[in-house]
Amino acid sequence: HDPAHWWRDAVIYQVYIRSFADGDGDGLGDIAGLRSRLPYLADLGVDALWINPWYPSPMADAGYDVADYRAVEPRFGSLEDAEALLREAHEAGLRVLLDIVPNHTSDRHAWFVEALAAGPGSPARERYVFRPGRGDAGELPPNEWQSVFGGSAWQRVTEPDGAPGEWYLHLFAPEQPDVNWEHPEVRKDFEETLRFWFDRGVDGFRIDVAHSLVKQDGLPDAADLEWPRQPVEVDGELRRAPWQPHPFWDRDEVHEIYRDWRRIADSYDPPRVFVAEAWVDEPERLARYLRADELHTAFNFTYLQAPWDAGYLKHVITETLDELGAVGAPATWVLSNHDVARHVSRYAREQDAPGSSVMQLLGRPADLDLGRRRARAAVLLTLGLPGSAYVYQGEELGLPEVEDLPEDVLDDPTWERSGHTDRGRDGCRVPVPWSGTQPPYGFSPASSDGGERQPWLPQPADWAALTAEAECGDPGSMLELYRAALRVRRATPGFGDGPLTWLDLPDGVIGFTRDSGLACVVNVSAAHSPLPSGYDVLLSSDPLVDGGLPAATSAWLIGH
Ligand code: TEU
Repeated sequence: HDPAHWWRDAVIYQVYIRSFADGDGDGLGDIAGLRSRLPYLADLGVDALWINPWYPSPMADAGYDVADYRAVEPRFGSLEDAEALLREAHEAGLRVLLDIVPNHTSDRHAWFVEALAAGPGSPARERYVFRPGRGDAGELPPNEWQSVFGGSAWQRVTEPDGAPGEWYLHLFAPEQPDVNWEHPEVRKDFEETLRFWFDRGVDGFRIDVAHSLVKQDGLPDAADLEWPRQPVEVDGELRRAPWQPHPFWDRDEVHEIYRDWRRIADSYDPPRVFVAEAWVDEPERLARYLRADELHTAFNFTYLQAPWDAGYLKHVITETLDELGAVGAPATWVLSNHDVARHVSRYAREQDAPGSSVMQLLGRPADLDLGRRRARAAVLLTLGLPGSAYVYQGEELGLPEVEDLPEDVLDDPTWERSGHTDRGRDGCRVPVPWSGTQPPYGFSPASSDGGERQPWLPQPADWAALTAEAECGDPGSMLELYRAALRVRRATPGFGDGPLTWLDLPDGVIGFTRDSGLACVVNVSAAHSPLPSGYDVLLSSDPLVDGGLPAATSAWLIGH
């Protein structure tokens, strides 16, 4: 297809920069480390990178609290380093997406500092969502909205005269004040940020909480704040939860912003692209972000949250393809990211409960061998589907969630904000093991005194077999499965984009054919299953047994 439509079937690798590779030896990943690992990424066979926020930030939420959108955090490198990375990635055939955070800034952003100093009623406060409190002395928050990280979504400020004063809205941490998208200056400034990076050759943006920017007039309380929504059981079958209007998620007014952004992206040659991070379960609602004059793609989180259940997976895939296809948009599949428990560990649990999804499974008994088998089967399913797909750093090594990080190293604001009841997302953010047999597994270089600085989060002592070095060249490794799958996908025109036809298969087994002639079959069940006749095996997630698929195994097939 048209090379300008590369995003319709691209495989994009998520670089969580502070945990990817440390170039300068301070224990924190950085741009220099990423540059040194570009050959690994090109060799893996992905088409593009998405890099989590690398802007100056006090890191109250790992860089999702941005103090300056048009600069680089010194701990990650300089603007020159960023430009060199873009150049080298492009030379290696990799496109680069950055991460834009439009819902909130850092509380150290110049706008917020100014808003605090300027006091109530000032124009500077209008860039944010300041309100007087309720109660006789304004001592109660303006409404009952809860922050995603726990507790009230409102924080009271001390006014310049020293008195307790107004409250400001923060859907996430208090260090992440929500900006006011009704304000023309806010809109203009974010558009300038897009242009700043597009002018430097950035190929596109992942949009953080793309469905949250606009809040309902009057800020009314919400009847049902449960989010993300869990699947429900209907007549014994799992179905995704129905959509409900919400005062701050998925408001209709947000689309106008993206129509403006699309015009900017389209004014570049080649056109720049967007992927929305929008936790919107209902595919008709998600498709609205992907109308021809809005965003290009959006992560499918219903798929990410799906339990390992044949009927539910097929239901989610079908609905997604139908609804997104109706607006001409490709689907975007994702199994893991920096916000959810790694899927090897999710799949290691019983998948029985309707609520079995992202974090809730942790703490239940785990069978990591089973989790790995399912994860291997899942990647052939994911990369066999029409559309684009994301790979979260380390999943190609089969990394599990690190569930036993000591409490004193936990860094995710969720831990504090939940009153130490939710350990948060650090377990999927542990630095990548590259080589060697003990921490830091080549994550940081040896320092001049010969010693190695330990990474910002400790890595498990038993990851020696999970390093890129150990897996490279081992035909049974997760890394070689990813490489082989990406090689086949790349060599087969029309693999990514285009339609799918479901095969009629036994209960617990799902499969489909593609126009390329390839078929993908996944044995989700716990029993052995014969392969459909008329096909040869191109690639299987684990060895076949008696010419068929053992439990939790998948294969790519080609008709003979
Ligand atoms: O995440 C959006 C978000 O709401 C997530 O916190 C998600 O719902 C949750 O983690 C699911 O378990 C984005 C970023 O990806 C995340 O890292 C940021 O913390 C958040 O926005 C605020 O910017």
